[in-house]
Amino acid sequence: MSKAAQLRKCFRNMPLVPIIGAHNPLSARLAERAGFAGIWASGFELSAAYGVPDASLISMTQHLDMARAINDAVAVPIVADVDTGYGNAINVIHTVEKYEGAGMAAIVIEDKKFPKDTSLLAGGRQELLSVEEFEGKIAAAVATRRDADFMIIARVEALIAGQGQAEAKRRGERYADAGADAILIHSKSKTPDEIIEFINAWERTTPIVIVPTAYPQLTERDIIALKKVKMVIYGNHGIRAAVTGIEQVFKQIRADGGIHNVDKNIVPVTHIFDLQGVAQMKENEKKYLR
Ligand code: SPV
Ligand code: MG
Repeated sequence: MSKAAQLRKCFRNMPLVPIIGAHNPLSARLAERAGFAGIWASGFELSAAYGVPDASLISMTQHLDMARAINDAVAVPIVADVDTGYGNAINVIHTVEKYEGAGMAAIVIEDKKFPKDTSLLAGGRQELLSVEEFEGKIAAAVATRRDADFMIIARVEALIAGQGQAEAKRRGERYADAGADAILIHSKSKTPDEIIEFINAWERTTPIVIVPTAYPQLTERDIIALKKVKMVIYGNHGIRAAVTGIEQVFKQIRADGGIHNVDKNIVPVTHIFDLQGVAQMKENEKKYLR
């Protein structure tokens, strides 16, 4: 079964599809082992991994190469965050050809102007495309995909841009009419009220996707109770967890003047061997090295 068909199956069979951001194949493997149904090939996480802002600075090729490497490392489907689709509808056509060709299960395209600014930044530059132009981008994506299972998810940034519920709903409906398979509604509000208001007002059958980073108090049980949300994306917890762990250990090594104290607090090298697939390699050596 293709990864796109796998994701469609999750949408049909699970009350809520939980996926989490990764920035490399190793973090994707950790997500898979933890039980996530899929991986979010996050633009924010990869930008952070390169040490640059999430503002259309990394190229499509950089993101696609990592998304492909992540996809190769796990059995679960990948939802690729392609930001604005790297330009206009013509760029979107190219983006869909490349990401679908690389085995992604879905892409998420957001209705901001290229170059974009990251959504959760206080005072960020949040400029929206005209509805008409973004409808053209969605239509181009839908017409370009080869496999109907490959999902085109339209991301509405109207709440992020402070344009209110009516504008967010209008955009969501227009993008659903243009053929989007799901609508990602994003919010940076510190409480879930804004997102709940949007969900309660949503009248289409097109499923909703949310990214509750700013309002972490909303649990999966709460989301399922809202009925219309089919996927939850935990956007940046992988990179934040990595930074938390690395900062702490590196500081301690400097403070201690050696690695004698940190050693017992971090995973042994054998754990990394396991994540790298060394056991499989050893089996192959026995079978094939002659
Ligand atoms: C990402 O992870 O790249 C996202 C989610 O797009 S957010 O950064 O919260 O906008
Ligand atoms: Mg992003």
